[in-house]
Amino acid sequence: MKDIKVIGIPFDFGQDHIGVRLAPHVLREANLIPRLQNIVKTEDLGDIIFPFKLVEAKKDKYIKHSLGAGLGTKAISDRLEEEDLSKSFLLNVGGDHGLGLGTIHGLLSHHPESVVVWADAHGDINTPETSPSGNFHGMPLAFLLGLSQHPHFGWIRRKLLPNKLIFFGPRDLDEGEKDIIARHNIQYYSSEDINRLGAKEVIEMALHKADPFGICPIHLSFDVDVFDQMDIDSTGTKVPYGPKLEELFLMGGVLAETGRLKSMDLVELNPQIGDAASVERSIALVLEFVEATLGQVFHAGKEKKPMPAMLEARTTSGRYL
Ligand SMILES: [Mn+2]
Repeated sequence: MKDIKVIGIPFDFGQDHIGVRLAPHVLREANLIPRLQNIVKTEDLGDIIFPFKLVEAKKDKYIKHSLGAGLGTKAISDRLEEEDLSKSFLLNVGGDHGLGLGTIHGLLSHHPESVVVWADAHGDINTPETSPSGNFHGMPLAFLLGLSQHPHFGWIRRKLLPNKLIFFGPRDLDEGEKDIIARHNIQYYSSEDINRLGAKEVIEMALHKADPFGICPIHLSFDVDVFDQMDIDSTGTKVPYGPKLEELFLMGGVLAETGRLKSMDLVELNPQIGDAASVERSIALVLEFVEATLGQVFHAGKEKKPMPAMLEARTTSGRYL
């Protein structure tokens, strides 16, 4: 890979907060592109444009904003499909996690055998029938795995195989999701598992199971709510007892060092949640994570970057010691 391509995806049909559609803008304002440019040549492809959420003429019984979610994810998939990604790392900046259906469906056209690491506090694998909330951002994986049908998602023509999916850090699953994960034997490592077994060990083991020969491209779908609620405030569905910061950074680093990490979704940052100081902290943490991970993607094998100062401060704050 010789460069990074960044695409803004202000998709917000997956939940009821409006603020997630502002995240690509605030991250650019916070110098996302120049910071990546410091690592390697970076091209900003701009945003995919979505209409604003409208009051639905006819309420869908199972999925809120189902027409926007269906058309929106199709537009994302089509856009990614036509992009030349042969020599580029693709960074998709959301938006809510519903967009993962579009990004991964589009990426599967380039790399049908991709392994997907879903870093998240939640499962996002409800079917419309099992979803307690009706929020589409809790369902993209069920559609990607071909477990759900819905008239607004009739365009889906590719499937992610359950053995190519790895959950990293979930700790808040709905009953229906537990059932789906067990039935399809999907790899699942909660923050407790990560803490017990080690982040590096967990990821290496999971990748080995999903891809024993170590040849498949990897996509990281990173929901910022995977961070512990003490570490991030500006996201819609915070959950306590998340993985430690260093475990998450290590996960990104181990993926990067395989040389096969080709793309990443960055989702659910909501700059309208929290006071000004905590919004600023949330943005700083997210940028730090992206920078550290992509730094290792492009300098894999070369000299290691020292641990970011911010992380150092947190690790020595006593919280984790
Ligand atoms: Mn999610």
